[in-house]
Amino acid sequence: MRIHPEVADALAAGRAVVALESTIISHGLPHPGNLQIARDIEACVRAAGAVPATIAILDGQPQIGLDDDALHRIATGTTAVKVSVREIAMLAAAGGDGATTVAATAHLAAAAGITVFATGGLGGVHRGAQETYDESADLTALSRTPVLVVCSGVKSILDIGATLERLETLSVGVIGYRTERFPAFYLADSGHRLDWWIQNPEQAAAVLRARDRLGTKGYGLVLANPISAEAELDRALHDRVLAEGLAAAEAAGVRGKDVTPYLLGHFHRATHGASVAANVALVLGNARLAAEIAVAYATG
Ligand code: PSU
Ligand code: MN
Repeated sequence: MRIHPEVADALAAGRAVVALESTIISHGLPHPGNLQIARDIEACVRAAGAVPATIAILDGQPQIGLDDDALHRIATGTTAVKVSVREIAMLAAAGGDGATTVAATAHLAAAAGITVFATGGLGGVHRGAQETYDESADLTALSRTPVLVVCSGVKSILDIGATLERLETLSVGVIGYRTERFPAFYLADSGHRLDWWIQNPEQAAAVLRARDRLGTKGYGLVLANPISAEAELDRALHDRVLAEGLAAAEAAGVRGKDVTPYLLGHFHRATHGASVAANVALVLGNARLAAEIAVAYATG
């Protein structure tokens, strides 16, 4: 594993660091705008006083923190494959490039000693999972990885109720940020109630400190930060595009790790970029909040 010198210095000095995912860059957002979005996410983290550590695999070596050339390679190259935790060793042995999912990013972040992690949306239980067994490894990874993931819930392409049930079973804590409702990525409210919510970054840091003291450190936490009302996707448009996308994926026989990128790509095309704008707005908000929490946790 290579830790970028700026990240290594910050960790050694106990300063705030925020881990960032790379699959959202390579597979979740359309080219060519994705490179600038990756830079903007890092800039948001810096503006709030923390050091960004975008995580990816280059030539088989996990990288904790990317310089601009590396970010460019992940965003615009065609070589980076989507990598979950189980694939890290295979890709390392083969020497290839990989963009890490929430699961793989959380794993590598924790191994590097980073606690706070920002992304757009978690993976979860897919609709029809009773038959397909399609459940993201993000959920099981979080059940054994000591990170706090700041995200905007899970996309409505998933079975949100089932995802929340699985998070409960897996002992992954779910906290709303200034909301009592679990968000649905492009939409602020999935309709599912949460038992816990907080109002400011200091309260998130207090949860992390309590977790460190009380022996529940092995389990991940999800902080669900809803998209703002101004940036939310129109609900009628959302529902129509979602139904079309699910039908198209079924008809095309899309399976395995291609399902999530396929549905995201469908949203981007069918909404003529409105879903990309929403995605960018929410991920920037999550990066800023994660940085504020990392600062509060580092200074507390
Ligand atoms: N949610 C998004 N955008 C994304 C992803 C999720 O809004 O790009 C990516 C993340 O990297 C997540 C992965 O970890 O998809 C989940 O994929 P799967 O369902 O194959 O586990
Ligand atoms: Mn899957």
